[in-house]
Amino acid sequence: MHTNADKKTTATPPVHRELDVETIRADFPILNERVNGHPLVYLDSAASSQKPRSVINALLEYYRRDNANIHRGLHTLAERATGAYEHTRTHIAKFINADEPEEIVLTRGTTEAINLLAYTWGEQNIGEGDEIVVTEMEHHANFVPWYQLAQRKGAIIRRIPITVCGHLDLSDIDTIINSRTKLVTVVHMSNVLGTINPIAEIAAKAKKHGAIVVSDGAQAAPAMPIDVKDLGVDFYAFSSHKMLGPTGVGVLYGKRHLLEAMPPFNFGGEMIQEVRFDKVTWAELPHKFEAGTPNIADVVAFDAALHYLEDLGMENIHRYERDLTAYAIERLSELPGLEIQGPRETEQRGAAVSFTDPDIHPHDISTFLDSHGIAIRAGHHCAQPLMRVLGKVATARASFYVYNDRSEVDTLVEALKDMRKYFCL
Ligand code: C6P
Repeated sequence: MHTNADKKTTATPPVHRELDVETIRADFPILNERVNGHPLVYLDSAASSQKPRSVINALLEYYRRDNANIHRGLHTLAERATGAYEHTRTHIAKFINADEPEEIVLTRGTTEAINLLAYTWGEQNIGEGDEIVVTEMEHHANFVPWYQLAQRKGAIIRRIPITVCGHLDLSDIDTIINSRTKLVTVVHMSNVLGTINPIAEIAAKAKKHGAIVVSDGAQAAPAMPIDVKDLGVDFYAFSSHKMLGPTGVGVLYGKRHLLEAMPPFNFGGEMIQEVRFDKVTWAELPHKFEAGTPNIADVVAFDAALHYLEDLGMENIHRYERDLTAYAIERLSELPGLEIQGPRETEQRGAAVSFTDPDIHPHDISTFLDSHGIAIRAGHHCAQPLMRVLGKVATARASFYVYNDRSEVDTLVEALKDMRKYFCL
């Protein structure tokens, strides 16, 4: 075996260690790029993170040495590939403190994970008049599948509002979550506001009424330690590509008894136990949910991303991001008229900082910054219902990760100052 599958899965994370950003940056070849004549300043990790050399190498090594289909062949390469793929599943289970690898379903991303849930658990358990609770800050990936399910079933979507400060307003939670509630689904960290939501508190309310709890961890899993037991969730979804791993890999964690009771999502090869002309039975967990040849190479390389994050320590990453975000908010606040969305206090927020300029459209901000080599995101961030609540059509968003530092925040702020001059403001 020649992949990262050989490595030990759980190095005890170093406690309270400062991130050595200079060393980290050296691991990311893309950060040496120049864009439009400037050194790249990549502030769009909430959309997709960059990849360290270890992940890129794991991908190459897999194709160079181990490539074969999995769970099928009996030859050596097939066994190596299967071992490496399943090793990542085991690693993911440990990473989020799931009870067992069988509770980890591998998907193409968070979006597919939540669709899987809506089409399987949702179809089976949601009926007319049932209530599905979402929040006003959901990404479309954790709203549209439930909206569609509600449309199909005649169910009702209820929503937890947000406060002017960008927190969830839980003052009416005991009315919103009630005996008709079947499902409560809450984004763990907002991709627009940066808000980190009190999932455990909301889960406890939901459990009092026997509702199922889902959390969208697409932004939280890259940024902080995740313990699905402490969170009290039944299902948790996230994407590899936002946490240093390859694109095309997502995770749906689910409690075993719930996954076992759910029907399959897709049908075909590998998800069956036995197929006759008159009867088909399903494979054991988690294979029941993984029809066809999966994204083997990218799953194998995701293991290297998890190692990288663990070596840094998720607590250390969380603390570093909080510090950098506080600095970014402080510096951005210097700019006249600039409106920052989401909580100011960084205890309850992550490193996605959305802002608007009173005079310049977010798309123009993004284009101007790109001409200075700075990559941010602008638009509705796949959260149109939230944009309506905020009264915005779009925002600009800078997001930070382990390879960003204060000097890049300074570069952003100076470029934003230049931008106002450029637009004669
Ligand atoms: N947000 C952003 O720029 P996928 O695309 O399936 O990997 O992840 C979807 C998703 C779900 N939930 C949240 C909270 C997210 O932030 C995202 C992806 C990116 O904000 C792309 S829209």
